[in-house]
Amino acid sequence: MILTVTLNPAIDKRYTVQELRHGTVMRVGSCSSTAGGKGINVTKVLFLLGADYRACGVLGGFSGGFIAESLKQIGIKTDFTFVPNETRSCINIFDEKNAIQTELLEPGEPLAAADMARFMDDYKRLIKGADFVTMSGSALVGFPSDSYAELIRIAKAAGARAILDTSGELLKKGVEAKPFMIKPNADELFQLTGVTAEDDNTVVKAAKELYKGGIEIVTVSLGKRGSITACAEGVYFIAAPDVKVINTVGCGDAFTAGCAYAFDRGLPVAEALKIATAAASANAMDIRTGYFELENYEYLKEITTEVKYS
Ligand code: TA6
Repeated sequence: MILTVTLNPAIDKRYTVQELRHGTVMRVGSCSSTAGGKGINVTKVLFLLGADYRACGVLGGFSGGFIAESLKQIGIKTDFTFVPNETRSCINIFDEKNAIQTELLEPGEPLAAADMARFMDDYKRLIKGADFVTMSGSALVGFPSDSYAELIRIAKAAGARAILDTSGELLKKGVEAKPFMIKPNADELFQLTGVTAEDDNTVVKAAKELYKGGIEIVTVSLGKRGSITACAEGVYFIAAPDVKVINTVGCGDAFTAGCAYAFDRGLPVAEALKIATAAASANAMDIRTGYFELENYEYLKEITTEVKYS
């Protein structure tokens, strides 16, 4: 079973405007609200793939209720800890003329220590049945910066392997607890190692160093180019298939879901990376975040290939 953790869920609001102009009053062309936050997107993709999953984290207020209800309507089972705080919203503005997206991510309301403790109790109960756990995104203020590190230690003690996808101090401290897998993007790799992702050889070197430090799978996401992974089998480069990109929000989360799904089924790393890449690319083809047409995913999985560096 795969447990997904979302410490800062969000209602993802998507606005389209003809052209985003700062300092003006703008009418929105179309808008949509969906259940989001990185771990929830991971959960939605696991559901699509037919994985065995449970979703946990913190939800609160009207927005938390909306998220719980929308997931229920899709058929997704959740085990969230309900707290008094209103769950945040994140805004994604699509500029149609320039075909670019701008994201505004709210921080969320600070969490009380007692509510955090309730979440920890729920997590400790749920992790007992998990083989893998994904930890994605930011955490509400109130969660200390070593929160993921602590969740990773608890997971390891329970025999579960952690896939960590976060940034900043949460990532730095999480890495110290040696999760099974990390998947930093270029910015996060820089935060972790001081290495810029301009040259593939430098990325390979940095990923290998992190691997040698005790993380079994280190995947550096290179955006639409694909990814580089250091692991026991060597170093893999997977090119992302060339697709018509409609929505980049949640592609990283679909990648995490693909890896968790494949590893939970005992598939080899190269196969897991292909599944993850196909899921991320299929997500990019769909306007709905954390969603894709299965036939797109199946096709992309067939055409995705890995290149082994060493
Ligand atoms: O990856 C996309 C996304 O999950 C959006 O759904 C949005 O809610 C945002 O990321 C949240 O990111 P954060 O790092 O603040 O948890």
